[in-house]
Amino acid sequence: MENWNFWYPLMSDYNFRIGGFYPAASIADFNQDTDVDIEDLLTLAENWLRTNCGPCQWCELKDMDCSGSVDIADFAILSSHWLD
Ligand SMILES: [Ca+2]
Ligand SMILES: [Ca+2]
Repeated sequence: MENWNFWYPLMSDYNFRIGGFYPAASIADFNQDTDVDIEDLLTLAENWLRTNCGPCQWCELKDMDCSGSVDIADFAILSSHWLD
């Protein structure tokens, strides 16, 4: 059994996460307001048909399928998360 008389708290002792009901972030929630709605669709539209997105999810995170462009596949992903 440990002797707690000699316990001095360190910062690592407080490295825990406060539990709660936080909504899971959706990949299509571009403005991070916890839902996928018309505002997110509008930002996808602003990047519509962009190419050469570079590494995965560039083009301001609108290339959700990492294809290198913002197109119908990304719209399908957004649609699958609609109102999430
Ligand atoms: Ca949103
Ligand atoms: Ca894409």
